[in-house]
Amino acid sequence: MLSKSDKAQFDRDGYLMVPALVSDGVRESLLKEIDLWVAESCNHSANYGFDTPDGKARFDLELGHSAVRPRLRRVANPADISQSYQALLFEGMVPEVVADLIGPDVFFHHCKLNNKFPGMKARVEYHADHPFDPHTNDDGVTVLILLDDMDEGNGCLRIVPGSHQERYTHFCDGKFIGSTDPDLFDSFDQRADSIIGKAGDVCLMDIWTLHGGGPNLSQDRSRRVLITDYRAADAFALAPPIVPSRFYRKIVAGKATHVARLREGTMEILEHYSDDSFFGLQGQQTAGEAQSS
Ligand SMILES: O=C(O)CCC(=O)C(=O)O
Repeated sequence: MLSKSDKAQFDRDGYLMVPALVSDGVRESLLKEIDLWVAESCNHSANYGFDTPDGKARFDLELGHSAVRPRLRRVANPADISQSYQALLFEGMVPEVVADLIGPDVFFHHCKLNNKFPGMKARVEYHADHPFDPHTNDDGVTVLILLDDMDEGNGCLRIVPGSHQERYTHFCDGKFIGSTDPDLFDSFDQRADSIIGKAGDVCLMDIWTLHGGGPNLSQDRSRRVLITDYRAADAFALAPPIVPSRFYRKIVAGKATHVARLREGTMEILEHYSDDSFFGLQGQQTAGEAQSS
């Protein structure tokens, strides 16, 4: 599906936009499920849904969430509880474009839904994805599927082109902090591209590429993005998965192997954090928790 020049662009920039990869019909079926999850969240005042492989909450609520103003900011592994998400992520065009980049043999690692409501303050600090889930090699792609039109006004993703060739610690004082050093954020901001796109567009991103995203400052535009992590089948985890899915290591292209391919180098190995999602780890407050002053 991807052309030679698409692949060259991915290799150069560490990301690639593919327009209109997801049809309106499929997108609408995903959005319908989100609407149901948001409606359900109105019955809760703190994170909930502990039927996950690691017992952390699937549904993560931002501070200020209420029945009249629901703020369900993240759903961990929606594919674990929805056939529409499984159909999109396990077969068809999405695994195909990933296999073009890191195939032929690819497995599904995990997925998550980031939901930025109008006026929602949650931001995502600059980080790469591989440090969250280190493997024996780093052939991996994060796929970001735009479920709404996305631009700077509603908290679009910001990607630092070329940063997949660089390495930055995600540790401070020996502790995994889930982002690069905050002193570097301004310099990344100056280099970053705003990922502006239409609902149904897809951003393919190298797992070493630095990225983040601002708050949704709009009054009336949601910004929902489905994020999925895929790896080459010969990549084996150096730490347990950070957002474990019941479909972890499901082969979505080619075939499985028991032979690990190793990449020479060094790798920071995180200790798992207790927060339900990395929003908490990055210092974004969560509903139902004691507020720090
Ligand atoms: O939602 C965003 O703006 C960024 C998402 C992201 O980087 C993540 O959740 O890992």
